[in-house]
Amino acid sequence: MACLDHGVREFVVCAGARNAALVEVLAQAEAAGLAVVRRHFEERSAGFFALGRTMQGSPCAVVTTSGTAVAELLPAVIEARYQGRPLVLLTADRPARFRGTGAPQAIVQPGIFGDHAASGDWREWDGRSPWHVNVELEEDFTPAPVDFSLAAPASPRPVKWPRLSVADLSRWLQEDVYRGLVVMVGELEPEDREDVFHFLLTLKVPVVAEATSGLREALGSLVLADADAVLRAMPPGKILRLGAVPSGRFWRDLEDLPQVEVWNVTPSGWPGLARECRTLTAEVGRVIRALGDVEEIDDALEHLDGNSRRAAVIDELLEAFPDSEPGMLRTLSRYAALGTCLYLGNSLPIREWNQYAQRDEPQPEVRANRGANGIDGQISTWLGWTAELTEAWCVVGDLTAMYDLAAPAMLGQIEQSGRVLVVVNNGGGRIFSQLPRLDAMSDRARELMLNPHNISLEGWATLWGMRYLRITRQEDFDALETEGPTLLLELVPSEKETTAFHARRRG
Ligand SMILES: Cc1ncc(C[n+]2csc(CCOP(=O)(O)OP(=O)(O)O)c2C)c(N)n1
Repeated sequence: MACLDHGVREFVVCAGARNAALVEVLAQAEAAGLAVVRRHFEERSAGFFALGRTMQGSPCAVVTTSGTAVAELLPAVIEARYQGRPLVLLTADRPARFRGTGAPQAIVQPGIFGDHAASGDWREWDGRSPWHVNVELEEDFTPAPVDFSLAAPASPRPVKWPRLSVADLSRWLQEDVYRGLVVMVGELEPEDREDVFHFLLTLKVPVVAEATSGLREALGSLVLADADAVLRAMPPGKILRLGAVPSGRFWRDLEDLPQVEVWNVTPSGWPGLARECRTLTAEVGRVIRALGDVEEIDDALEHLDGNSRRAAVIDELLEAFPDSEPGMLRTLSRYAALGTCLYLGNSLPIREWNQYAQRDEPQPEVRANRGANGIDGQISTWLGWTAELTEAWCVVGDLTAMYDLAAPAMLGQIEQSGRVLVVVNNGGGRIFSQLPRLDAMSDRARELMLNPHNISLEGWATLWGMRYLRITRQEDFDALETEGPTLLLELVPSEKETTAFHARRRG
């Protein structure tokens, strides 16, 4: 009832004997039209699915039994903490007297998520970070009708923000413009996108726009091509970061460039750098509206000079190596732009998409889990985020997919129409083959790093009733039929072409 009163209307239930009483109440709440309830048998996946639901803007609770079931939620809780998402953990527990006795399914649950989730008086919850409710229950219970007449009517979640003052940021933006300002835009919430778009068009400064900003295609010639290389060669004097922490290399390079001043405007409140920088914890759109009318700042260091030539060089390489991983992703991105939304898995997919995906068609709805950058729970998060959407796309690596094998158990409870799950199967953790240190490592160490394999995912598609298509060459895209229930598209790039592409790109 407390959950309902605090605006939690969606639940993912992972049942066990201990939480049976909660399951009964939720089933009744669902029948009364007060809650949306889905089920899963695997708590790690359920936690990430619930995290995905929170990306729609409302809280979602995952409901577990006691014991290790609770511990399985930790990765999703951590991700929610770093993204700033209202993930609620409703965990059933045995009565306190069992703690520390070794009795079955009795572990120390209060505080198990450390500082990744808060708990206590519901009125203290900020509505934008994880919240843990541990409920001690006797196993015996008698199912009985629940009276929901006292439940509060569905109302928006009570989100609390720090007080906002933009005076310092406003002054900083307009001072020392000759030092060069570059804006890096990470993941944005949909409601912030329009404000950011007009703000950047007015400033006319170079922009590094991640796919998850939803503005990567729309900002056209302001978006820096080959941004990491350009900025490393000539670091700007000032960086304004909007939204989530960017995934690009240059963001990490900033750790060693203390002369570059950095301002963050982000709802998560995380600076995303271990060095000195300034941070406003707020919704990005609200900050931009508070800044009011801004003046053009322009491209003082001429970062955008030669921009279209740099983009053309990359385009030519993609055409020269069409079956390479970047070449395949370029083609894939043209199809994905026809969908309604796109989830990008961590590791190479998000990085390669940012660099090589098409820029002609808008792809505004793009999400990723960039809080703690794990490769776990990616498919579950996607399914949660897009549970009610048609034509939802997802692109993940092969190890990432194998990490989340139970995720499709949810398919029967969500929208499936036009759903496409792309797994880029390059035979292991290929991102590590780009580590500068890898070549100097021993063969055995390299094997330990890469987890090489020859696995085909067709059997996995059969297991969960997904349609299946394997693409190994550009021509195979002709067989791509996105209409219908969930399609597993296994994309197998040519290793030879991928190696050649990177060799040429490095020059
Ligand atoms: C939970 C978790 N474990 C380990 C890592 C370290 N890690 C980063 S990328 C990666 C390999 C990913 O392989 P794959 O999904 O095949 O993608 P690709 O390397 O092809 O991009 C690993 C193990 C991580 N990010 N998260």
